[in-house]
Amino acid sequence: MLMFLSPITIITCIVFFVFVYQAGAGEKKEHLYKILVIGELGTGKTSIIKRYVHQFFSQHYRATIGVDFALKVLNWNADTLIRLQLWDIAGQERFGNMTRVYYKEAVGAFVVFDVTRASTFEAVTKWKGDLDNKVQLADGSPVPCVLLANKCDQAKEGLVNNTTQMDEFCKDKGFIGWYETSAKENINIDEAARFLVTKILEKEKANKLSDEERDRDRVVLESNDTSKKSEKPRSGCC
Ligand SMILES: Nc1nc2c(ncn2[C@@H]2O[C@H](COP(=O)(O)OP(=O)(O)OP(=O)(O)O)[C@@H](O)[C@H]2O)c(=O)[nH]1
Ligand SMILES: *[C@@H]1O[C@H](CO)[C@@H](O)[C@H](O)[C@H]1NC(C)=O
Ligand SMILES: *[C@@H]1O[C@H](CO)[C@@H](O)[C@H](O)[C@H]1NC(C)=O
Ligand SMILES: *[C@@H]1O[C@H](CO)[C@@H](O)[C@H](O)[C@H]1NC(C)=O
Ligand SMILES: *[C@@H]1O[C@H](CO)[C@@H](O)[C@H](O)[C@H]1NC(C)=O
Ligand SMILES: [Mg+2]
Repeated sequence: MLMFLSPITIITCIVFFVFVYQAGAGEKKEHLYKILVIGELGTGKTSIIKRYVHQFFSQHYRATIGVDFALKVLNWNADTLIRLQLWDIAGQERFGNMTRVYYKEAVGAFVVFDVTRASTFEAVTKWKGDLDNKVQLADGSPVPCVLLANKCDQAKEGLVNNTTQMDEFCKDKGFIGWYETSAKENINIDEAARFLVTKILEKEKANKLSDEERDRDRVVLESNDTSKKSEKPRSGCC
């Protein structure tokens, strides 16, 4: 169909899009981010999300089946609103074959373990590997991922009381950071989320900059062969 459009029509379309894009720049920006919450059974993924979104905690354990969803809206700053779509994936899903579907389009992740059970820490590497195997960002880089050492209100088992070793572990396995959290006592959950969102925004900004550079080059190139680039866009051209 493209062969029926004259070069001038195509160029005016490009100019029109650039105009529309700049006209929207003054408004409040909204972002929707899909965030995964993964880790072994009973580590507190659902509890962390309930605390974060509903300011609620229960001792009662009910295993998640498949996946649950929650939405957290953040008034990030005066001109940015962020919606976090939290995907609460059941611990037992690591043995299923649906995680590839659940992970699709995610831009951030938390891997949760339980500081009272060393076995859940050992599984962290498996979850991170599963994640990196099955999803990447649009530019091919790994999805930013934060490690959560949950139930820090209780006695710890294993590595978690050695900060140096935890830092090294995270660097090794490609986590962008780690936090000791407690859904019960509401410790560090907001901080961890803010850290992850900051990293997501930084990545997005970097990617957008390189996209814009490419677009600018193209407009300059194409505006060379016409003197009519400021002509009004024709209706129906796109
Ligand atoms: N003491 C303490 N208990 C917690 C904490 N977070 C969760 N729990 C308890 O741990 C149990 C499991 O929590 P869930 O949030 O259901 O665990 P989950 O990771 O969603 O488990 P699955 O859905 O099976 O994958 C529940 O009994 C919670 O009350 C915490 O920070 N401190
Ligand atoms: C994997 O997926 C198939 C369908 O594609 C399903 O029949 C099978 O039960 C799944 N296996 C597991 C372990 O969930
Ligand atoms: C933590 O681990 C490091 C590296 O294994 C070790 O050198 C250090 O002594 C440990 N720190 C504590 C407080 O045990
Ligand atoms: C971690 O804490 C336990 C007791 O809670 C202690 O026995 C152990 O030495 C500590 N490990 C490190 C590396 O500090
Ligand atoms: C575009 O115009 C500039 C200056 O007029 C010229 O140097 C350049 O070679 C032109 N590029 C193309 C692709 O025509
Ligand atoms: Mg759950």
